[in-house]
Amino acid sequence: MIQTVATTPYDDQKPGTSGLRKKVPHFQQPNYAENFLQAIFDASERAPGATIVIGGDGRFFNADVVRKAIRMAAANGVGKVVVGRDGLLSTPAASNLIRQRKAAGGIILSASHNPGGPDGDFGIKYNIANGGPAPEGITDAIYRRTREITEYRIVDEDAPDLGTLGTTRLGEMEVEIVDPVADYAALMDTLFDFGAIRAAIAGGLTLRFDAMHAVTGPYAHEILERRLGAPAGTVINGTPSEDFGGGHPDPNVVWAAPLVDLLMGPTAPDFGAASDGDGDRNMILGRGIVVTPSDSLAVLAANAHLAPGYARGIAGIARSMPTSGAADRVAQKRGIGLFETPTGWKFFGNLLDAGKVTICGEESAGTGSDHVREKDGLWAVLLWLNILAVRKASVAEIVQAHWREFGRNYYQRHDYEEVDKAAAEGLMESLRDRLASMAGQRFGTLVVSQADDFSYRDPIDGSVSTGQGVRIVFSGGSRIVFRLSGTGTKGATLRVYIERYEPESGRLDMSIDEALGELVRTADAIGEITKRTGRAEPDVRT
Ligand code: G16
Repeated sequence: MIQTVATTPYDDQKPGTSGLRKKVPHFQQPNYAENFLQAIFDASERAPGATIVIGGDGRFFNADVVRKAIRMAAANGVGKVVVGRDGLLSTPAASNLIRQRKAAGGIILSASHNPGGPDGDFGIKYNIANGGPAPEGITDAIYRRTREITEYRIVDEDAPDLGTLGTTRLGEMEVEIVDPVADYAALMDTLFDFGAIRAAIAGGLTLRFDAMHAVTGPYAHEILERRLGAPAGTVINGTPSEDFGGGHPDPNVVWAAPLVDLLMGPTAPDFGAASDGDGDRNMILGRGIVVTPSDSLAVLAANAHLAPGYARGIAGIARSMPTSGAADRVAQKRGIGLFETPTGWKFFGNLLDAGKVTICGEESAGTGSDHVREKDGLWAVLLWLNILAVRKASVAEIVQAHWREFGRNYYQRHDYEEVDKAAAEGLMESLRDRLASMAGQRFGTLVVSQADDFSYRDPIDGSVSTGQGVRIVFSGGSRIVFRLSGTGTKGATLRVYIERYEPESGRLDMSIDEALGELVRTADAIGEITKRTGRAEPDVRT
Protein backbone atom coordinates (compact mmCIF):
# COMPACT_ATOMS: atom_id res chain seq x y z
CA MET A 1 0.00 0.00 0.00
CA ILE A 2 1.25 3.45 -0.90
CA GLN A 3 1.53 5.85 2.00
CA THR A 4 1.76 9.60 1.60
CA VAL A 5 3.77 11.07 4.47
CA ALA A 6 3.69 14.77 5.35
CA THR A 7 7.09 16.44 5.62
CA THR A 8 8.70 19.86 5.80
CA PRO A 9 11.61 21.11 3.68
CA TYR A 10 15.24 21.32 4.79
CA ASP A 11 17.08 24.34 3.43
CA ASP A 12 20.50 22.71 2.98
CA GLN A 13 19.93 20.04 0.35
CA LYS A 14 21.80 21.72 -2.49
CA PRO A 15 23.89 19.10 -4.32
CA GLY A 16 27.61 19.92 -4.51
CA THR A 17 30.29 18.80 -6.97
CA SER A 18 28.93 15.27 -6.80
CA GLY A 19 25.50 14.96 -5.18
CA LEU A 20 24.41 15.73 -1.63
CA ARG A 21 27.05 14.92 0.99
CA LYS A 22 26.59 15.38 4.73
CA LYS A 23 27.55 13.72 7.98
CA VAL A 24 25.59 10.55 8.79
CA PRO A 25 23.80 12.08 11.83
CA HIS A 26 22.71 14.94 9.57
CA PHE A 27 21.25 12.44 7.11
CA GLN A 28 19.55 10.60 9.97
CA GLN A 29 17.36 13.59 10.86
CA PRO A 30 13.66 12.82 10.41
CA ASN A 31 12.77 12.58 6.71
CA TYR A 32 16.11 14.06 5.59
CA ALA A 33 16.97 11.23 3.20
CA GLU A 34 13.31 10.72 2.24
CA ASN A 35 12.90 14.40 1.28
CA PHE A 36 15.94 14.30 -0.99
CA LEU A 37 14.91 11.01 -2.58
CA GLN A 38 11.38 12.31 -3.19
CA ALA A 39 12.85 15.45 -4.76
CA ILE A 40 14.83 13.20 -7.12
CA PHE A 41 11.69 11.26 -8.07
CA ASP A 42 9.75 14.51 -8.56
CA ALA A 43 12.38 16.46 -10.49
CA SER A 44 13.80 13.77 -12.75
CA GLU A 45 12.10 12.73 -15.95
CA ARG A 46 11.11 9.14 -16.62
CA ALA A 47 8.45 7.31 -18.55
CA PRO A 48 5.85 5.40 -16.55
CA GLY A 49 7.16 1.93 -15.73
CA ALA A 50 10.81 2.94 -16.27
CA THR A 51 13.78 1.15 -14.68
CA ILE A 52 16.02 2.71 -12.01
CA VAL A 53 19.36 1.35 -10.77
CA ILE A 54 20.07 1.57 -7.02
CA GLY A 55 23.28 0.84 -5.12
CA GLY A 56 26.07 2.33 -3.11
CA ASP A 57 29.53 1.93 -1.69
CA GLY A 58 28.52 -0.08 1.38
CA ARG A 59 29.27 2.59 3.95
CA PHE A 60 27.30 2.89 7.20
CA PHE A 61 23.63 3.76 6.45
CA ASN A 62 23.94 2.45 2.85
CA ALA A 63 21.65 -0.55 3.23
CA ASP A 64 19.03 1.47 5.17
CA VAL A 65 18.79 4.07 2.43
CA VAL A 66 18.86 1.45 -0.34
CA ARG A 67 15.80 -0.17 1.26
CA LYS A 68 14.09 3.24 1.62
CA ALA A 69 14.86 4.12 -2.01
CA ILE A 70 13.38 0.79 -3.19
CA ARG A 71 10.18 1.35 -1.18
CA MET A 72 9.89 4.94 -2.41
CA ALA A 73 10.53 3.91 -6.03
CA ALA A 74 7.63 1.45 -5.75
CA ALA A 75 5.40 4.29 -4.57
CA ASN A 76 6.53 6.68 -7.30
CA GLY A 77 5.55 4.72 -10.40
CA VAL A 78 8.92 3.12 -11.14
CA GLY A 79 8.41 -0.13 -13.08
CA LYS A 80 11.57 -1.91 -12.03
CA VAL A 81 14.61 -1.38 -9.84
CA VAL A 82 17.92 -3.11 -10.44
CA VAL A 83 19.84 -3.29 -7.16
CA GLY A 84 23.35 -4.54 -6.40
CA ARG A 85 23.46 -7.50 -3.98
CA ASP A 86 23.72 -6.27 -0.37
CA GLY A 87 23.06 -2.78 -1.76
CA LEU A 88 26.57 -2.66 -3.22
CA LEU A 89 27.50 -1.13 -6.56
CA SER A 90 30.67 0.75 -7.37
CA THR A 91 29.94 4.07 -9.05
CA PRO A 92 31.33 2.96 -12.46
CA ALA A 93 29.46 -0.37 -12.20
CA ALA A 94 26.25 1.57 -11.48
CA SER A 95 26.91 3.77 -14.50
CA ASN A 96 27.41 0.65 -16.62
CA LEU A 97 24.21 -0.98 -15.36
CA ILE A 98 22.18 2.15 -16.11
CA ARG A 99 23.45 2.00 -19.69
CA GLN A 100 23.15 -1.77 -20.12
CA ARG A 101 19.62 -1.94 -18.72
CA LYS A 102 18.52 1.24 -20.55
CA ALA A 103 17.42 2.59 -17.20
CA ALA A 104 15.99 6.08 -16.82
CA GLY A 105 18.60 6.79 -14.17
CA GLY A 106 20.23 5.63 -10.99
CA ILE A 107 20.45 6.50 -7.33
CA ILE A 108 24.00 6.07 -6.08
CA LEU A 109 24.71 6.25 -2.37
CA SER A 110 28.23 7.34 -1.60
CA ALA A 111 30.37 10.02 -0.09
CA SER A 112 33.25 8.77 -2.23
CA HIS A 113 36.62 9.08 -0.53
CA ASN A 114 35.23 10.67 2.65
CA PRO A 115 35.38 8.55 5.82
CA GLY A 116 32.37 6.43 6.81
CA GLY A 117 30.81 5.02 9.98
CA PRO A 118 28.13 6.40 12.33
CA ASP A 119 29.95 9.74 12.58
CA GLY A 120 31.36 9.67 9.07
CA ASP A 121 29.94 10.99 5.82
CA PHE A 122 27.09 9.85 3.62
CA GLY A 123 25.83 10.97 0.24
CA ILE A 124 23.11 10.56 -2.37
CA LYS A 125 23.65 11.24 -6.04
CA TYR A 126 21.34 10.99 -9.03
CA ASN A 127 22.62 9.79 -12.40
CA ILE A 128 20.74 10.17 -15.66
CA ALA A 129 19.99 7.76 -18.51
CA ASN A 130 23.43 8.11 -20.11
CA GLY A 131 24.88 6.69 -16.87
CA GLY A 132 26.49 9.96 -15.83
CA PRO A 133 25.93 12.38 -12.95
CA ALA A 134 22.93 14.63 -13.44
CA PRO A 135 23.94 17.93 -15.03
CA GLU A 136 23.41 21.21 -13.20
CA GLY A 137 19.99 21.86 -14.76
CA ILE A 138 18.68 18.73 -13.05
CA THR A 139 20.54 19.10 -9.75
CA ASP A 140 19.19 22.67 -9.55
CA ALA A 141 15.66 21.35 -10.16
CA ILE A 142 16.14 18.72 -7.42
CA TYR A 143 17.32 21.44 -5.05
CA ARG A 144 14.34 23.67 -5.87
CA ARG A 145 12.04 20.74 -5.16
CA THR A 146 13.68 20.13 -1.76
CA ARG A 147 12.78 23.70 -0.81
CA GLU A 148 9.06 23.27 -1.42
CA ILE A 149 8.46 19.62 -0.59
CA THR A 150 5.39 18.86 1.58
CA GLU A 151 5.07 15.08 1.33
CA TYR A 152 6.85 11.93 0.22
CA ARG A 153 5.52 8.60 -1.01
CA ILE A 154 6.58 5.17 0.23
CA VAL A 155 5.03 1.69 0.24
CA ASP A 156 4.42 0.20 3.65
CA GLU A 157 5.75 -3.28 2.72
CA ASP A 158 9.39 -4.10 3.52
CA ALA A 159 12.00 -4.12 0.79
CA PRO A 160 13.09 -7.64 -0.24
CA ASP A 161 16.20 -9.26 1.24
CA LEU A 162 19.12 -7.51 -0.42
CA GLY A 163 21.32 -10.58 -0.10
CA THR A 164 19.27 -12.85 -2.36
CA LEU A 165 19.89 -12.69 -6.11
CA GLY A 166 16.86 -12.79 -8.40
CA THR A 167 13.61 -11.00 -9.15
CA THR A 168 10.71 -10.35 -6.76
CA ARG A 169 7.88 -7.83 -6.64
CA LEU A 170 7.15 -4.97 -4.30
CA GLY A 171 3.66 -3.67 -4.97
CA GLU A 172 3.44 -3.06 -8.71
CA MET A 173 7.23 -2.85 -9.11
CA GLU A 174 9.77 -5.52 -10.05
CA VAL A 175 12.90 -5.72 -7.89
CA GLU A 176 15.93 -7.46 -9.40
CA ILE A 177 18.91 -8.07 -7.14
CA VAL A 178 22.03 -8.55 -9.28
CA ASP A 179 25.63 -9.59 -8.79
CA PRO A 180 27.35 -6.17 -8.60
CA VAL A 181 30.50 -7.41 -10.32
CA ALA A 182 29.41 -9.61 -13.26
CA ASP A 183 28.36 -7.04 -15.90
CA TYR A 184 31.23 -4.73 -15.03
CA ALA A 185 33.86 -7.48 -15.29
CA ALA A 186 32.40 -8.53 -18.65
CA LEU A 187 32.69 -4.93 -19.90
CA MET A 188 36.35 -4.72 -18.84
CA ASP A 189 37.03 -7.93 -20.73
CA THR A 190 35.82 -6.27 -23.95
CA LEU A 191 38.12 -3.26 -23.53
CA PHE A 192 41.41 -4.84 -22.49
CA ASP A 193 43.60 -7.69 -23.63
CA PHE A 194 43.10 -9.93 -20.62
CA GLY A 195 45.22 -12.62 -22.32
CA ALA A 196 48.22 -10.31 -22.62
CA ILE A 197 47.87 -9.08 -19.03
CA ARG A 198 47.49 -12.66 -17.77
CA ALA A 199 50.62 -13.67 -19.69
CA ALA A 200 52.58 -10.71 -18.26
CA ILE A 201 51.53 -11.64 -14.72
CA ALA A 202 52.38 -15.30 -15.33
CA GLY A 203 55.72 -14.10 -16.72
CA GLY A 204 56.62 -12.27 -13.52
CA LEU A 205 54.84 -8.87 -13.47
CA THR A 206 54.03 -8.28 -9.81
CA LEU A 207 51.30 -6.05 -8.47
CA ARG A 208 49.45 -4.95 -5.38
CA PHE A 209 45.98 -3.37 -5.28
CA ASP A 210 44.69 -1.65 -2.15
CA ALA A 211 40.88 -1.63 -2.09
CA MET A 212 40.99 0.42 1.14
CA HIS A 213 38.18 -1.67 2.74
CA ALA A 214 35.82 -0.16 0.19
CA VAL A 215 33.62 -1.26 -2.66
CA THR A 216 36.27 -2.28 -5.23
CA GLY A 217 37.40 -5.28 -3.16
CA PRO A 218 34.99 -7.77 -4.77
CA TYR A 219 35.65 -6.30 -8.24
CA ALA A 220 39.42 -6.50 -7.85
CA HIS A 221 39.33 -10.03 -6.42
CA GLU A 222 37.28 -11.18 -9.41
CA ILE A 223 39.21 -9.36 -12.14
CA LEU A 224 42.81 -9.19 -10.91
CA GLU A 225 43.05 -12.46 -9.01
CA ARG A 226 40.48 -14.76 -10.62
CA ARG A 227 40.44 -13.62 -14.25
CA LEU A 228 43.99 -12.30 -14.65
CA GLY A 229 45.68 -14.84 -12.42
CA ALA A 230 47.39 -12.52 -9.95
CA PRO A 231 48.23 -14.52 -6.81
CA ALA A 232 45.90 -14.43 -3.81
CA GLY A 233 46.98 -11.55 -1.60
CA THR A 234 47.47 -9.19 -4.57
CA VAL A 235 44.29 -7.42 -3.46
CA ILE A 236 44.62 -6.06 0.06
CA ASN A 237 41.89 -4.62 2.29
CA GLY A 238 39.50 -6.25 -0.14
CA THR A 239 36.42 -6.77 2.05
CA PRO A 240 34.08 -3.74 2.09
CA SER A 241 33.44 -2.48 5.61
CA GLU A 242 30.90 0.10 6.81
CA ASP A 243 33.61 2.38 8.16
CA PHE A 244 36.41 1.47 5.74
CA GLY A 245 38.42 -0.11 8.50
CA GLY A 246 38.34 3.21 10.36
CA GLY A 247 40.33 5.00 7.63
CA HIS A 248 39.74 7.41 4.77
CA PRO A 249 39.14 5.48 1.56
CA ASP A 250 41.05 8.15 -0.33
CA PRO A 251 43.75 6.86 -2.67
CA ASN A 252 46.52 9.38 -2.15
CA VAL A 253 49.93 9.46 -0.53
CA VAL A 254 48.48 10.38 2.85
CA TRP A 255 45.66 7.86 3.20
CA ALA A 256 47.28 5.04 1.23
CA ALA A 257 50.67 5.56 2.89
CA PRO A 258 51.34 1.82 3.54
CA LEU A 259 50.97 1.09 -0.18
CA VAL A 260 53.23 4.02 -1.06
CA ASP A 261 55.83 2.79 1.46
CA LEU A 262 55.70 -0.67 -0.09
CA LEU A 263 56.24 0.68 -3.60
CA MET A 264 59.14 2.84 -2.45
CA GLY A 265 60.77 0.03 -0.47
CA PRO A 266 63.11 -2.86 -1.21
CA THR A 267 60.35 -5.45 -1.74
CA ALA A 268 58.28 -3.30 -4.08
CA PRO A 269 56.15 -5.01 -6.71
CA ASP A 270 56.31 -3.66 -10.28
CA PHE A 271 52.93 -1.98 -10.06
CA GLY A 272 50.73 -0.66 -7.27
CA ALA A 273 47.29 0.91 -7.27
CA ALA A 274 44.47 1.91 -4.97
CA SER A 275 40.88 2.97 -5.38
CA ASP A 276 38.44 4.94 -3.25
CA GLY A 277 35.20 4.39 -1.34
CA ASP A 278 32.96 4.03 -4.40
CA GLY A 279 35.56 2.80 -6.86
CA ASP A 280 35.74 5.73 -9.23
CA ARG A 281 39.10 7.19 -8.18
CA ASN A 282 42.53 5.64 -8.65
CA MET A 283 46.11 6.05 -7.56
CA ILE A 284 48.84 4.59 -9.75
CA LEU A 285 52.35 3.70 -8.57
CA GLY A 286 55.32 1.89 -9.98
CA ARG A 287 58.40 0.63 -8.20
CA GLY A 288 59.93 3.85 -6.81
CA ILE A 289 57.42 6.22 -8.41
CA VAL A 290 54.03 7.77 -7.63
CA VAL A 291 52.36 8.82 -10.86
CA THR A 292 50.40 12.05 -10.42
CA PRO A 293 46.81 11.81 -11.66
CA SER A 294 47.49 14.49 -14.27
CA ASP A 295 50.51 12.58 -15.62
CA SER A 296 48.55 9.33 -15.52
CA LEU A 297 45.83 10.91 -17.67
CA ALA A 298 48.44 12.05 -20.20
CA VAL A 299 50.22 8.67 -20.31
CA LEU A 300 46.92 6.77 -20.65
CA ALA A 301 45.76 9.07 -23.45
CA ALA A 302 49.09 8.70 -25.27
CA ASN A 303 49.06 4.89 -24.99
CA ALA A 304 45.38 3.95 -25.04
CA HIS A 305 45.64 2.59 -28.60
CA LEU A 306 47.66 -0.32 -27.17
CA ALA A 307 44.44 -1.71 -25.63
CA PRO A 308 41.94 -3.40 -27.97
CA GLY A 309 39.01 -1.18 -26.91
CA TYR A 310 40.89 1.91 -28.10
CA ALA A 311 42.90 0.40 -30.97
CA ARG A 312 41.40 2.85 -33.45
CA GLY A 313 42.73 5.79 -31.46
CA ILE A 314 40.93 8.31 -29.30
CA ALA A 315 38.67 11.13 -30.52
CA GLY A 316 39.81 13.71 -28.00
CA ILE A 317 40.67 14.34 -24.36
CA ALA A 318 38.85 16.35 -21.69
CA ARG A 319 40.31 17.46 -18.39
CA SER A 320 39.03 19.63 -15.57
CA MET A 321 40.51 23.11 -15.45
CA PRO A 322 42.73 22.55 -12.37
CA THR A 323 44.18 19.36 -13.88
CA SER A 324 47.68 19.95 -15.28
CA GLY A 325 48.21 20.66 -18.94
CA ALA A 326 50.16 17.41 -19.49
CA ALA A 327 47.27 15.95 -21.48
CA ASP A 328 47.13 19.10 -23.62
CA ARG A 329 50.60 18.29 -24.99
CA VAL A 330 49.42 14.82 -26.01
CA ALA A 331 46.32 16.22 -27.72
CA GLN A 332 48.39 18.87 -29.50
CA LYS A 333 50.98 16.40 -30.80
CA ARG A 334 48.39 13.85 -31.87
CA GLY A 335 46.16 16.48 -33.50
CA ILE A 336 43.07 15.66 -31.43
CA GLY A 337 40.70 17.90 -29.47
CA LEU A 338 41.32 19.01 -25.89
CA PHE A 339 38.49 20.31 -23.73
CA GLU A 340 38.93 22.14 -20.42
CA THR A 341 35.88 21.85 -18.17
CA PRO A 342 34.98 22.88 -14.62
CA THR A 343 35.67 20.40 -11.79
CA GLY A 344 33.05 17.64 -11.71
CA TRP A 345 32.62 14.55 -13.84
CA LYS A 346 29.16 15.76 -14.84
CA PHE A 347 30.78 18.26 -17.20
CA PHE A 348 32.27 15.45 -19.33
CA GLY A 349 28.93 13.78 -20.08
CA ASN A 350 27.88 15.91 -23.04
CA LEU A 351 31.35 15.71 -24.65
CA LEU A 352 31.38 11.91 -24.29
CA ASP A 353 27.81 11.55 -25.60
CA ALA A 354 28.68 13.72 -28.62
CA GLY A 355 31.75 11.59 -29.40
CA LYS A 356 34.06 14.57 -29.07
CA VAL A 357 36.26 12.92 -26.44
CA THR A 358 37.15 9.34 -25.56
CA ILE A 359 39.27 9.83 -22.45
CA CYS A 360 38.68 12.22 -19.55
CA GLY A 361 40.57 12.92 -16.38
CA GLU A 362 40.90 15.05 -13.30
CA GLU A 363 43.67 15.92 -10.91
CA SER A 364 41.47 14.52 -8.12
CA ALA A 365 42.52 10.97 -9.04
CA GLY A 366 39.82 10.42 -11.63
CA THR A 367 40.28 8.96 -15.08
CA GLY A 368 37.82 7.28 -17.38
CA SER A 369 36.55 6.87 -20.89
CA ASP A 370 33.42 6.61 -22.99
CA HIS A 371 32.78 3.03 -21.77
CA VAL A 372 30.66 4.50 -18.93
CA ARG A 373 29.81 8.04 -17.83
CA GLU A 374 31.71 8.06 -14.55
CA LYS A 375 35.36 7.98 -13.73
CA ASP A 376 36.53 4.45 -13.17
CA GLY A 377 39.33 3.39 -10.84
CA LEU A 378 39.75 -0.23 -11.93
CA TRP A 379 39.51 0.78 -15.59
CA ALA A 380 42.58 2.99 -15.09
CA VAL A 381 44.39 0.13 -13.36
CA LEU A 382 43.58 -2.27 -16.20
CA LEU A 383 44.61 0.19 -18.92
CA TRP A 384 47.93 0.67 -17.13
CA LEU A 385 48.39 -3.10 -16.87
CA ASN A 386 47.54 -3.51 -20.56
CA ILE A 387 50.13 -0.85 -21.46
CA LEU A 388 52.76 -2.47 -19.22
CA ALA A 389 52.03 -5.87 -20.79
CA VAL A 390 52.46 -4.52 -24.33
CA ARG A 391 55.39 -2.16 -23.81
CA LYS A 392 57.27 -4.50 -21.48
CA ALA A 393 58.76 -1.50 -19.70
CA SER A 394 58.46 -0.39 -16.08
CA VAL A 395 56.06 2.32 -14.88
CA ALA A 396 59.02 4.65 -14.22
CA GLU A 397 60.48 4.04 -17.68
CA ILE A 398 57.13 4.75 -19.33
CA VAL A 399 56.60 7.98 -17.37
CA GLN A 400 60.16 9.20 -17.97
CA ALA A 401 59.92 8.45 -21.70
CA HIS A 402 56.64 10.39 -21.71
CA TRP A 403 58.32 13.44 -20.13
CA ARG A 404 61.16 13.26 -22.64
CA GLU A 405 58.68 13.27 -25.49
CA PHE A 406 56.15 15.81 -24.19
CA GLY A 407 57.94 17.76 -21.43
CA ARG A 408 57.00 17.57 -17.75
CA ASN A 409 54.23 19.41 -15.94
CA TYR A 410 55.43 19.59 -12.34
CA TYR A 411 52.29 19.67 -10.26
CA GLN A 412 51.03 19.69 -6.72
CA ARG A 413 47.69 20.34 -5.02
CA HIS A 414 47.56 21.80 -1.52
CA ASP A 415 44.39 21.26 0.52
CA TYR A 416 43.47 23.35 3.56
CA GLU A 417 40.65 21.43 5.18
CA GLU A 418 37.88 22.52 7.55
CA VAL A 419 38.85 26.16 7.19
CA ASP A 420 36.46 28.74 8.58
CA LYS A 421 33.90 29.20 5.80
CA ALA A 422 33.76 32.98 5.96
CA ALA A 423 37.56 33.22 5.90
CA ALA A 424 37.78 30.93 2.86
CA GLU A 425 35.05 32.82 1.02
CA GLY A 426 36.74 36.11 1.93
CA LEU A 427 40.01 34.85 0.47
CA MET A 428 38.33 33.94 -2.83
CA GLU A 429 36.44 37.21 -2.95
CA SER A 430 39.57 39.22 -2.36
CA LEU A 431 41.32 37.36 -5.18
CA ARG A 432 38.39 38.02 -7.51
CA ASP A 433 38.44 41.72 -6.59
CA ARG A 434 42.11 41.95 -7.55
CA LEU A 435 41.95 39.96 -10.81
CA ALA A 436 41.53 42.94 -13.12
CA SER A 437 44.70 44.62 -11.90
CA MET A 438 46.88 41.52 -11.63
CA ALA A 439 48.27 41.18 -15.16
CA GLY A 440 51.82 42.53 -15.35
CA GLN A 441 52.46 42.29 -11.60
CA ARG A 442 55.79 40.76 -10.60
CA PHE A 443 56.34 38.28 -7.76
CA GLY A 444 60.04 37.35 -7.44
CA THR A 445 60.97 36.07 -10.89
CA LEU A 446 57.33 35.47 -11.83
CA VAL A 447 55.28 37.92 -13.89
CA VAL A 448 51.50 37.49 -14.13
CA SER A 449 50.42 37.18 -17.75
CA GLN A 450 46.74 36.45 -17.22
CA ALA A 451 44.32 36.23 -14.32
CA ASP A 452 40.65 35.28 -14.44
CA ASP A 453 37.79 33.44 -12.79
CA PHE A 454 37.15 30.36 -14.93
CA SER A 455 33.82 30.10 -16.65
CA TYR A 456 32.72 27.41 -19.07
CA ARG A 457 30.26 27.34 -21.91
CA ASP A 458 29.27 23.77 -22.70
CA PRO A 459 29.92 23.37 -26.44
CA ILE A 460 27.02 20.95 -26.82
CA ASP A 461 24.11 22.46 -24.91
CA GLY A 462 25.37 26.03 -24.50
CA SER A 463 24.89 26.06 -20.71
CA VAL A 464 27.23 28.39 -18.86
CA SER A 465 28.92 27.74 -15.49
CA THR A 466 30.67 30.68 -13.88
CA GLY A 467 32.89 31.15 -10.81
CA GLN A 468 34.71 27.83 -11.30
CA GLY A 469 38.10 28.83 -9.90
CA VAL A 470 40.60 31.67 -9.95
CA ARG A 471 43.49 31.12 -12.37
CA ILE A 472 46.69 33.10 -12.21
CA VAL A 473 48.98 32.33 -15.11
CA PHE A 474 52.59 33.53 -15.31
CA SER A 475 54.69 34.18 -18.37
CA GLY A 476 56.26 30.84 -19.25
CA GLY A 477 53.00 29.02 -18.53
CA SER A 478 53.32 28.29 -14.80
CA ARG A 479 50.07 28.79 -12.95
CA ILE A 480 48.33 28.85 -9.60
CA VAL A 481 44.64 28.01 -9.29
CA PHE A 482 42.51 28.71 -6.22
CA ARG A 483 39.09 27.18 -5.66
CA LEU A 484 36.85 25.96 -2.88
CA SER A 485 35.96 22.28 -2.86
CA GLY A 486 32.36 21.30 -3.55
CA THR A 487 32.58 17.96 -1.74
CA GLY A 488 33.57 18.83 1.83
CA THR A 489 31.07 18.36 4.65
CA LYS A 490 32.54 20.64 7.32
CA GLY A 491 33.66 24.27 7.02
CA ALA A 492 35.37 24.96 3.71
CA THR A 493 38.21 23.19 1.94
CA LEU A 494 40.54 25.51 0.06
CA ARG A 495 42.35 23.87 -2.83
CA VAL A 496 45.44 25.49 -4.30
CA TYR A 497 46.79 23.91 -7.49
CA ILE A 498 50.37 24.68 -8.47
CA GLU A 499 51.88 23.85 -11.84
CA ARG A 500 55.01 24.51 -13.86
CA TYR A 501 55.74 23.24 -17.36
CA GLU A 502 59.31 22.21 -18.08
CA PRO A 503 60.29 21.11 -21.59
CA GLU A 504 64.10 21.11 -21.04
CA SER A 505 65.52 17.58 -21.07
CA GLY A 506 68.06 18.49 -18.36
CA ARG A 507 65.33 19.63 -15.98
CA LEU A 508 62.99 16.67 -15.88
CA ASP A 509 64.27 15.23 -12.60
CA MET A 510 63.97 18.13 -10.18
CA SER A 511 62.40 17.59 -6.78
CA ILE A 512 58.91 19.04 -6.38
CA ASP A 513 60.24 21.59 -3.88
CA GLU A 514 62.91 22.70 -6.29
CA ALA A 515 60.48 22.93 -9.19
CA LEU A 516 57.54 24.51 -7.37
CA GLY A 517 59.02 26.26 -4.30
CA GLU A 518 58.77 29.78 -5.67
CA LEU A 519 55.23 29.21 -6.91
CA VAL A 520 54.18 27.86 -3.50
CA ARG A 521 55.52 30.96 -1.77
CA THR A 522 53.84 33.13 -4.37
CA ALA A 523 50.50 31.36 -3.83
CA ASP A 524 50.66 32.35 -0.17
CA ALA A 525 51.63 35.91 -1.04
CA ILE A 526 48.85 36.40 -3.60
CA GLY A 527 46.17 34.40 -1.80
CA GLU A 528 47.09 35.65 1.70
CA ILE A 529 46.46 32.05 2.78
CA THR A 530 48.29 32.12 6.11
CA LYS A 531 46.95 35.55 7.01
CA ARG A 532 43.33 34.75 6.21
CA THR A 533 43.07 31.10 7.29
CA GLY A 534 45.61 31.03 10.11
CA ARG A 535 47.20 27.99 8.46
CA ALA A 536 50.93 27.98 7.78
CA GLU A 537 50.84 24.59 6.02
CA PRO A 538 48.26 22.65 4.00
CA ASP A 539 46.70 19.54 5.57
CA VAL A 540 47.30 17.42 2.49
CA ARG A 541 49.66 17.75 -0.47
CA THR A 542 48.81 15.54 -3.42
C1 G16 B 1 33.99 14.41 -7.11
C2 G16 B 1 33.71 14.76 -8.53
C3 G16 B 1 35.00 15.04 -9.25
C4 G16 B 1 35.77 16.12 -8.51
C5 G16 B 1 35.99 15.71 -7.08
C6 G16 B 1 36.63 16.80 -6.24
O1 G16 B 1 34.68 13.20 -7.06
O2 G16 B 1 33.04 13.71 -9.21
O3 G16 B 1 34.69 15.44 -10.54
O4 G16 B 1 37.01 16.34 -9.13
O5 G16 B 1 34.75 15.41 -6.49
O6 G16 B 1 35.78 17.88 -6.19
P1 G16 B 1 36.07 19.10 -5.24
O7 G16 B 1 37.42 19.62 -5.64
O8 G16 B 1 34.96 20.07 -5.52
O9 G16 B 1 36.11 18.59 -3.83
P2 G16 B 1 34.28 12.07 -6.04
O10 G16 B 1 35.27 10.98 -6.28
O11 G16 B 1 34.38 12.72 -4.69
O12 G16 B 1 32.87 11.72 -6.40
